[in-house]
Formats: sequence, C-alpha cells, structure tokens
Amino acid sequence: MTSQKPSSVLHQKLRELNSWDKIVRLDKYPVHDLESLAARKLIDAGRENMARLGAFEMPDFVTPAAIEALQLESAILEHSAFFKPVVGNPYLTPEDPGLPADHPNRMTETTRVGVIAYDQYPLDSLLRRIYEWDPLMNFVGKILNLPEIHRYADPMGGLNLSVMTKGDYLRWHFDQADFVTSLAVQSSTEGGEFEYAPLIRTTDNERYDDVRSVLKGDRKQVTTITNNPGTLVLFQGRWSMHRVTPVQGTKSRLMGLFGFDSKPGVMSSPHLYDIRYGRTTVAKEPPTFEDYDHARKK
Ligand SMILES: O=C(O)CCC(=O)C(=O)O
Ligand SMILES: [Fe+2]
Repeated sequence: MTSQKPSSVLHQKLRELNSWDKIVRLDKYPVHDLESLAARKLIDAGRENMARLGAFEMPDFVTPAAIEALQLESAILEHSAFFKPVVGNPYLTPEDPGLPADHPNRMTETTRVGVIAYDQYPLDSLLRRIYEWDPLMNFVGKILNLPEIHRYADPMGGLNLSVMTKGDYLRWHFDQADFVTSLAVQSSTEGGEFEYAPLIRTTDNERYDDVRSVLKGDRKQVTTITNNPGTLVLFQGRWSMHRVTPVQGTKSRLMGLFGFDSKPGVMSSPHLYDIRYGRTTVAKEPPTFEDYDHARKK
C-alpha cells in the first residue's frame, strides 16, 4: 500500500470546506451579517472587553473541521519556520545604558520563536483564506471602532504563523502595533500559555514600578488567556505587557497572526525582515503544498 502524500490528504480536507459556514461558527459569530441583532450584541461585548481588559477572546471561532485542516496544513509548513533567538527588553527598543540596571528598559530576556511568513503560504491555504476574508477584517474593525481597516501591505508580515517548539519562549513585551488578531491552531502539551498584565501602562503613564514587579515574577496583575485551538483573540498589546511561557513536550504551539491596520500601505522594515524572517528578499510567487512534499524528501 502506498501512503498518501501530506498535500493530497490536506487537499481532500480543503475541498470539503467549500462554504464559510463549514469554516467559521457563523451560528455563534455572525460576522457575515454585521447588521443583525446577534452581531451587534457580539460587537458590544467585544468593545466592552477591549475597554476593560484590552483583549477579547472568542472560543470556537472556527469549526472542528477547520481546526483539523489548519493543523494539517501547519504540519506541512512548520518545518520551514525560521528561528533566531533575540535578546531584548519589553519595549523592543535598544537598551539605554544611562538608566539604572533595574529599570525595565534594561531588564532583558531571550525570545526564541519560529515564524512562517506570508510569502511561504500557498494560495489555497485555509489560514490564508481566513485572513483574506473581508467579513472577518470588517468585524475586527467594528469591535475596535475604526473608521477604516486594512490588511498590511507587507508581503512577508501580513500573515504569520508563530511556531514554538520545546524550550521556545516569547519574552515579556509590549507590541509596537495598535492591535493583534490571532487564531490559535494548536496548543502544546504543556506550557505555551499566553499571559498578560491588562492595561498596565497608558499613553501618559509608563508605570515602570508595576512593569518591574511583573518582570520580577509578581503575579498579582497577571491574567492568562486559554488559547484552545479555534480561538480567535483580539488584543491591544501596546498597553498590556504579555508573554508566552516556555513550551514543553513534543507538540508544537501554533498560532496564526493576522496583520490589520487602520491605515493602508503598512510595511515592515528591512531590519525586521532580517531578524524575524532571516532574509530580505520576498518569494517571487507563492509555493504550493506539493512543493513542501518535495522539499521534505530531500
Ligand atoms: O503567540 C502569541 O500568542 C502572541 C504573539 C505576540 O505576542 C506577538 O507576536 O507579539
Ligand atoms: Fe506581542
């Protein structure tokens, strides 16, 4: 008996997911009909959560069949993730040697997370289809009360899959983007928890003492988000310091990250390309899942 190629098994699953109600739990999250009463209630709940916690968690956003397909396609791609440890502070800025050693600006940790870039995604990938689906983007824009919302224009940064394997860690940090939308694809057996200190700083108060306490292990301000597969999370990481605890066990932690912005044309810098993706040139055309079958045999 010949075993089927991973890409053939995946294509079979993807063919079955031929309408949005088979992919997204539209009964629970009617993002396709934003004017409906149910959608308006959901948007209100989202806005209330964002105001109070800087986060809105939507469990079971995608169907079990979609989760299965997302895990299958990620299993094909994850071996091509780029990993590079980066040492840094929570502000993702260079350290200021003029500040005391216990200032949060000088409290550094090492991050090691793998990433699959947008240009590594085949056109028929399910994660890509979900990211490029306008109703999802418009729904996110509504919750955030944005007059307009756009996908990043960046060919590598628009869509990312974060891949964390045994021992990987994402250090405490604040995001530089206004908000992040993530879709949990797979949980690790142990560790890999998303922890955050809700709204620990504001535009006019950095609250360095509180930030230092969290960095030193104080748990009073720390909350955890249970990222079960299929959970969509909207998160304002600019004001809430957050991290992903070290991953344990053999199963990788996989998280889709969707790049949206209130402005059109947002791009990443060549420096970010280099540290996050390990290259500065973008793939000329998208690969296919079959290309990955061949790459693994080499
Ligand atoms: O993987 C996650 O859950 C969060 C990722 C994150 O915080 C980031 O990429 O800035
Ligand atoms: Fe972050």
